[in-house]
Amino acid sequence: MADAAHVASGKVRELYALDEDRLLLVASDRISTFDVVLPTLIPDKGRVLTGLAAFWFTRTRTLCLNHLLTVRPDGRSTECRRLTMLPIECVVRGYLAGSGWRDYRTHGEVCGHRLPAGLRESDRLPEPIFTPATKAQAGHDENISREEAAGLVGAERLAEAEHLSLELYRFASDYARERGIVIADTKFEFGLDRAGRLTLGDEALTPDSSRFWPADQYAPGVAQPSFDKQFVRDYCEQTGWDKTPPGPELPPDVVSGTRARYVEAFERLTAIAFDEYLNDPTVVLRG
Ligand code: Q0N
Repeated sequence: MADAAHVASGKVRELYALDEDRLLLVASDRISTFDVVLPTLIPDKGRVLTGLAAFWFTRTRTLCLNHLLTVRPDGRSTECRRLTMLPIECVVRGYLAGSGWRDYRTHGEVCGHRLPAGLRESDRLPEPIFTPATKAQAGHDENISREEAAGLVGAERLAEAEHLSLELYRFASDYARERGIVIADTKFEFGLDRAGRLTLGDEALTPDSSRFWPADQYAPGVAQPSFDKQFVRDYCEQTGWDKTPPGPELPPDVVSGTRARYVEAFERLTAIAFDEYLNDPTVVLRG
């Protein structure tokens, strides 16, 4: 690790070069809320996300190529194939939330998808929709039309990415729903491998790249509680913080409650005890 060159940083993850063909994606225990990274860590959060993403990569191999090579013994580092990333984010929405809900309310459509009138916040859509976005350098990703997306990656690549994104979302959301988790929406990042094949990269189908809702509390008409971050949001609202950096330190009960929610999501979805994962992270790689 010390000799690996740093390639990129996200809010809570780092990317290092291992060699010409391989990168190391390292997930930290940092947590962000209202777009601000908080000063308090959630122990094992990076391991939960790394393990979950590796679990999904393993289970979706027949649907789509992905960049996963292996997970290291630390449980938070993924060795992956180096790709040439597409300059768009491939978002799939099965429910109306966040910018999808905002765009629907103001325009009656989301990224060119005409939707039925009278939908409420958090309603399930008649069918999942593909709503590409640009990768904003700072601040928020911007929803774009399929024409704009086609201008960035080409119409054929876009159609292929849309098809794979919808297949992945259908598979994972059906699977998660049976285990009590609604995946309201999710973001995929694809790239091209050396042979020019479209390949899923980044971290996928985790609570950081998706909206996870507790299925037993699902009640459309209002914003839904977050499966993982609700304690953090509630605490932050309660402090009167103005949502500009720096964010507040989290008290121990909020940290332990939030850690427990991440571990619960991991265990519900993988049916693997999180302690087993800590003992040997390759348990998630056995298809
Ligand atoms: C890459 N990003 C997104 C992680 C996410 N396999 C890959 N090959 C080449 N580039 C990338 C990947 C992957 N995954 C993905 N940036 C480069 C943003 N990052 C920011 C840092 O942490």
